[in-house]
Amino acid sequence: MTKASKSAEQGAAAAPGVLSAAGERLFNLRWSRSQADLLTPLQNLYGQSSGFDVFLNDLKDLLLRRWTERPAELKDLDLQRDLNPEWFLSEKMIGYVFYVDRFCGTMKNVLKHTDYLEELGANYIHFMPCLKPRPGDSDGGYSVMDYRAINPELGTMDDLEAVTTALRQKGMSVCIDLVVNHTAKEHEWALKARAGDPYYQDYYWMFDTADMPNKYEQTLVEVFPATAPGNFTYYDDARKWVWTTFNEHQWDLNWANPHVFLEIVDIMLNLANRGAEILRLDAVAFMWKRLGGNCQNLAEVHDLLQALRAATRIAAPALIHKAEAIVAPRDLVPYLGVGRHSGREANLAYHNNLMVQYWSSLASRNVRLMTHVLGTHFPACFSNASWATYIRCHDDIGWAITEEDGGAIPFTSGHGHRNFLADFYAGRHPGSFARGAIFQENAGTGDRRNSGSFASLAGLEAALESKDESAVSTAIERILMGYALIASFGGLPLLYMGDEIGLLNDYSFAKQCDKAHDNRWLHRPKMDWKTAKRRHDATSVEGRLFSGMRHILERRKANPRLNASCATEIVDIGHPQIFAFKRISPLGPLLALFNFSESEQHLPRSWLEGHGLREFHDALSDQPVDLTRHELSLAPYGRIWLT
Ligand code: OTU
Repeated sequence: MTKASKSAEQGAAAAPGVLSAAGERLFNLRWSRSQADLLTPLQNLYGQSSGFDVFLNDLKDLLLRRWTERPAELKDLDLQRDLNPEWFLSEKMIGYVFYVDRFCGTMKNVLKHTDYLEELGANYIHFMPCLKPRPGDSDGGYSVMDYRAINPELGTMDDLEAVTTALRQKGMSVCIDLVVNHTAKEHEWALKARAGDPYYQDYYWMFDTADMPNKYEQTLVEVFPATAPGNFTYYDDARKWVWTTFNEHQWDLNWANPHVFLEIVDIMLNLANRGAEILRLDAVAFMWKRLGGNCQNLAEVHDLLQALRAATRIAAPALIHKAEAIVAPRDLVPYLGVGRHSGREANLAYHNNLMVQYWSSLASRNVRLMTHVLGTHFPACFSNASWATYIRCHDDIGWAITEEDGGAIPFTSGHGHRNFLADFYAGRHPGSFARGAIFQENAGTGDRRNSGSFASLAGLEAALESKDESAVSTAIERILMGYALIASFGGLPLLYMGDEIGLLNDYSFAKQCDKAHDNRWLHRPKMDWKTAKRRHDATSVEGRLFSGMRHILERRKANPRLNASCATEIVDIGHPQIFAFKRISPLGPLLALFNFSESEQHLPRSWLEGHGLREFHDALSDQPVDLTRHELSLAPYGRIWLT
């Protein structure tokens, strides 16, 4: 360690609340390093508003205050990550996502299950929304009434800090959901706004008449058309219309107001100083509004995300941001930083298009659309950023397949294919192996999404029901192929709790008054620790899934070619059932092949040699590949990582 960084570390290790000279120097170095990244977007966003200079001073004071109070152990982590800013791109990164109450009841109980997390090999632990939600239906915790308190049913902020500290010492980084687009209507800001306080009314989008809401509504989409139609709600007592993109109780924040920016930065740094190392920024696509469009993915959103990232990088460099934007391909890519935002926006973004294409190819037993979409719209890699890859999460599956992309494949139309997929994964289509449900059918547009757990959508529920052993095996192979896909595609793979032991749809939500209206609870089961115990029984379904998945994750960790900094090039091998991509590494290429069909598929040896492959080792099975018959064969749902 150099003298400078040693003294900086010593300085930075001063007691929280007192900033040593070295600590101040470190702050000033980081402030100047991030100056341009911070000022350019802020000037674009707020430069015209009066008091911009006061705003900048308030921001700097806030950053210095939060840096000053930041615990020494986290300041040390800051130094480590200043030296290794791409830590999260490592092939060693494995994410595990769960609702704390459904995994272990309370925040502190997480520490009773660290052996399970270690057995999974997980080192990125995402707690689904755990900040204090509104009472009753809180949209799964995405309707927050206090960002500085933990959901009392889970514990306290001190519990959070105890858990992040203990997990960090085991090499696990905690990710927290931060709902930045809206607050609950019970948030103190919303209560004051509703009571008529003009200062807080400017934290939201509030209108005296229906005139502007009606104008905006003309071009907006409805996220929850079945249960929360429209994007505005009128409150008699306040005599105001309020922008409510999601549920009525979720009030959209007015990010054009620089005070909102300051409030959220402070909330971010408070969580960072409690040990959060990743923040999942929810529904970021909606953060800026402008009349005449769908008010998603506007240029100002990317300035906001860059400025937020630059701000926290000054006062908590160890922290990274993950953007959640469930949008079409061309709108998704910018969240990882393009043009002037390159390397400066989110560090991670959900690759919802990879997820959609996995399910689409399983249903159609054809990878042409997947090869086209993933090979056309996405750069091979990003700067200081990558994908969060996943097959299932807590949300529905939205069939983000455009007319343009659907039309690029013969005999396919976007609309027709989306309908086919919605029917297929609701289990309504002949030949469907899936057990799922339709989510939020939009009577106006015909748009339909799906709910269902990984195992149930992949056919395991139906197979177990019919006691069809071969169908059970086939479903297990579909699931393991999905894990192999997200573990090698490029990015940080996220496993959703229960998928590792094949938990099926949980139909009990329909009897719970605050959940019955939202069938996404189908795929948010409680952890079944009794079932989990069978994970070591190699003959059980749980054992076959768990060991298969652990093997895939171990093979990922063993292969530097799968570092997210290695470019991903989709390869169109012209075989309708085999999806292929190359990972470009200084160690030589890795060619990943996936058979998206129930039947064996073959590739001639000559084709493989044409892609610069010689010794034909399978890095996934870690076995040499048998090519004596001058061809490579892939079993049903077979997958191979050729080097
Ligand atoms: C996100 O959802 C969360 O993941 C959902 O669980 C919340 O209901 C929602 O925001 C409101 O907080 O923001 O980018 O289709 O997939 O609304 C789109 C429902 C989102 C979610 C979609 C998504």
